Amino acid sequence: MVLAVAVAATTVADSPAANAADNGDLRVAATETRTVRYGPWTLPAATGHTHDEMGSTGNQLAFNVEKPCTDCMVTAIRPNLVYEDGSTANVNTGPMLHHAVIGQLGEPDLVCRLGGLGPKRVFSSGNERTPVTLPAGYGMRVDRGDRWTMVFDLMNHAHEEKTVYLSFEYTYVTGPAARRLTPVTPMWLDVVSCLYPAYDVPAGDTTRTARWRSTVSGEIVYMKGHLHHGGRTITTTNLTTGRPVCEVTVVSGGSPEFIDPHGNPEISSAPPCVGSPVATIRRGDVLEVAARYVADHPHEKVMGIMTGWIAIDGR
Ligand SMILES: [Cu+2]
Repeated sequence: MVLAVAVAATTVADSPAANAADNGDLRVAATETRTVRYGPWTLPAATGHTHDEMGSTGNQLAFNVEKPCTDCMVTAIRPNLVYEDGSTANVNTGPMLHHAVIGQLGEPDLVCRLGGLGPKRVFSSGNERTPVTLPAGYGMRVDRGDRWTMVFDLMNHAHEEKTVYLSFEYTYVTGPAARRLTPVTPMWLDVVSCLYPAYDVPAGDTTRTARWRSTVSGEIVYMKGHLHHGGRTITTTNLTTGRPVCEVTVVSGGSPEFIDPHGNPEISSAPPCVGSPVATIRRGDVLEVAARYVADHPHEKVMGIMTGWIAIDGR
């Protein structure tokens, strides 16, 4: 792999500013960073302390949401939930980024086949807001014709309404430098099913698993995990080779903004696996994903999801 990223300078721009082709200036950097806001949305007030009493938008769909760029390669995404003034909105002041998923309807998903209809799951975040930076030399392609749909559920621990935006900071590469990157494909492994990822856990120490037989060979370069309250670890193992792929251990209440006004900690980080590669898999290998919860009382509608990106051989 050529070190395309190393030779491209980095700039920070508010807009997808000029590139070399527009102004003829070959010194203009090929890497840009741009923050896209989705919203605003108003979150209803909580009516009590329990999960069911939190304010919630419920699952909502937003069609044809803005992409950071076209004919480009995205190399990093930092998801956040913010107020109008740009400051972070988190459970210490009420709002919780329960989940936000960007998908492409009608595009095949690597894992969730459904006859090739998709939706292709492109990117997702929970309240842990894991920032993604792909290893140098890799990028996720965004084409002109791609249409992004967002599914989101935002919640509120505060006893008054809150108005928030999802704010995603994208880093991307355009032009010839983009063509030197190795394209990666999103992969979503889930302990439930590919369409509805929620399930209930009983009290105690339990692990739920699911398997996927890979239809491709390639190098996994990034994996991250998503669990809910009570979750401890999420792991992927290659059962065919016996080798671990990635284990993510979540941290709860790691900083004050992840502790709600009632003193309840939420998951604050989920350190990802990053490498070139994290693991190499072959077509036909069976991957097992396992989500472990240690819950002091039963929890409804939890999740056990590991998402990442794979450089598929020959693509
Ligand atoms: Cu979730």
